[in-house]
Amino acid sequence: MSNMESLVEAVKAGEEEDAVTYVKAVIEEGHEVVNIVASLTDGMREVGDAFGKMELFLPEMVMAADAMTAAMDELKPLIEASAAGMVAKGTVVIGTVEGDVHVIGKEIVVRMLRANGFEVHDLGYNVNTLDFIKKAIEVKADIIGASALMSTTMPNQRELVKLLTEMGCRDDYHVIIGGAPVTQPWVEEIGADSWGENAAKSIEILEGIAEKIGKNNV
Ligand code: B12
Repeated sequence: MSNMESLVEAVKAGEEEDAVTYVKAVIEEGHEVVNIVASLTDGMREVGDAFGKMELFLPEMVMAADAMTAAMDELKPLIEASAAGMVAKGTVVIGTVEGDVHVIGKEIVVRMLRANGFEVHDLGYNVNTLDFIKKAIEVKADIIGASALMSTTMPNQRELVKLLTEMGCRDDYHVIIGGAPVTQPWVEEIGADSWGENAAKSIEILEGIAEKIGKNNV
């Protein structure tokens, strides 16, 4: 088994110490951070699928999440190092919607955005819809990002777009939404602007937006 495979297996099994050992090994081997993150994300999706089929239970999902977080902490300096000396490409307000505590994916996006020169205001999780907007107005954001991981909390992404429209400021922001259950048809249905399918795709889309609004300084 390669170190990358062992890393994914360690995360899936919730073996935090092994996850740290193997993530250090794959960093040492020179794997691209985006590829490491993509492998870990696939592993977490498998955990979720197994949970959905009741092949594993909540404590195991919690342990997998902790192992994933420990692995991500090792990657943090690598991701952040590339941001040094950049001028902000745009200001992003981001959070996980109300009723939802899933943060792992959103935090990956936050780190990658910062690493790519965006100014990011991370509101955390269980974020009230109006709080996204208040913060966006306060920091003069260009982009609002909302994460939702559950079918029961996705309606809060719709609520965000609706409230922006009602407040007359919909056109002031590019609204990007993400989270495993989000799809392009959902983006269109609720009137958001784009779908951050994964961290790499999200950066690609928002780099394009930065260019459009004239904030691409690189
Ligand atoms: C880890 C996990 C947890 C952890 C979360 C830990 C944490 N600190 O975040 C814990 C154990 C706490 C947890 C709790 C629960 N969970 Co949970 N969880 C998961 C799991 C396995 C993985 C999620 C994850 O971290 N994936 C890895 C990351 C990297 O991927 P990602 O989130 O998709 O993010 C990527 C993209 O989507 C995108 N992205 C994500 N957000 C954003 C935002 C923006 C702006 C952009 C641009 C891009 C973007 O970029 C990311 C990086 O590439 C999923 C399964 C799944 N298929 O997603 C279930 C899952 C989401 N959970 C589920 C459930 C049911 C729960 C609980 C209700 C369980 C319970 N009975 O208590 C609670 C929810 C509590 C609550 N109110 O929120 C269900 C949801 C089902 C549904 N209703 O839709 C899932 C789908 C599992 C399943 N198959 O049943 N969970």
